[in-house]
Amino acid sequence: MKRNVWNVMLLAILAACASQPAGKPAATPAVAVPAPVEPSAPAVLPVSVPAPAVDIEPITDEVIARKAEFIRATAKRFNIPADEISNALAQAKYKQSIVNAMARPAESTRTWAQYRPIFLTDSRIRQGRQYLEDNRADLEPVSQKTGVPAEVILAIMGVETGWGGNMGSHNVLDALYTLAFYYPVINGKANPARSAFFTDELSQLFALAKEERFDIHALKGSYAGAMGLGQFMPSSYRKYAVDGNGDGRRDLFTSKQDAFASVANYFVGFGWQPQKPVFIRANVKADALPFKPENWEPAYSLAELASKGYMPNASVEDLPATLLSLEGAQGFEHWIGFKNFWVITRYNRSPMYAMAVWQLSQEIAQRPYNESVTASP
Ligand SMILES: [Ca+2]
Repeated sequence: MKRNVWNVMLLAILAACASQPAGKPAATPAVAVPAPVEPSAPAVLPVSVPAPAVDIEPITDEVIARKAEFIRATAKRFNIPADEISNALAQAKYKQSIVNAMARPAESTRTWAQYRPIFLTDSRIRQGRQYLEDNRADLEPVSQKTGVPAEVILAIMGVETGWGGNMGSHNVLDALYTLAFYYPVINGKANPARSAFFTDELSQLFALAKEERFDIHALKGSYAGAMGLGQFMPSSYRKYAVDGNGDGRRDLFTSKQDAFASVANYFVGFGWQPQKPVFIRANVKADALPFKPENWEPAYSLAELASKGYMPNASVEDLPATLLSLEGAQGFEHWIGFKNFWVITRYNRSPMYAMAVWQLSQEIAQRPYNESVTASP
């Protein structure tokens, strides 16, 4: 789902969508969970207001008013009886652990050298290859129909949930309730845009439950409310999930076929270009100027990038592109990224996430992608 207001921050991965206990580096990115507007420095809690260790809902008149408005608006928007929403909210539980996880210091300073090994482990690569082998018959028709390669679909699912091994054990209603009404103040700053985002997701959760006939109290996911094999937020679920196995339901929790089709459909929705490259490694001229684009849209021709000193290290179609520079284990690496790179960042705004997904996809497909490059004379 699209939220232009959000910056690209690794924090989004680590803070917003982990379905693992917070603080673990391999926290799974959720679909398009927004990052805070600014990177967070280590959070400092005011000494006078220690976070309680138990789940005591810090209800205020303001929250009561917002809940009433939420019930009214959601009932109207999705034609759901207000009583039903009100009753569900009354059973939703405030989770202090989720508030604390959101307020935790940013991990946005992680370098690619530190980030890559979290996602590209030998066991994950092996598992991905096996998963491809085992599911080829279901993946091929999806790839043929959408143009999204099977290995890219699998890489997303591998990074998000380890192919279903870790889809999150948080009660999604509780998580979104907590984040909608109690999104924490971080570094003394309120986060109204984040509150609004999660309020909308909570509202869409009610719609999703109605449309898919889910028990809203039974849904499990990440602590940010991302669900299923591809970790879709409720709005993404509603918008992009598709019924891949033809049983009339969109079940991203147990149907691999639905998940394959849905992840591919998400990419199609953002303009995935079939048969086009994602990244190519750049050769760098010795006198190249540092170049950091403001965002990841492919806004430059290859000629423009070459004039700045960055050239593809192999022949590649002349398509609009951008440049991603990463601090890798062997020093800075430069990559030319195309539209499909940008599309992957719609799943998670971190460019390192997109690189990890792409490299994992290439590993799964057993395709070389990372030839070492030296500066041109
Ligand atoms: Ca289905």
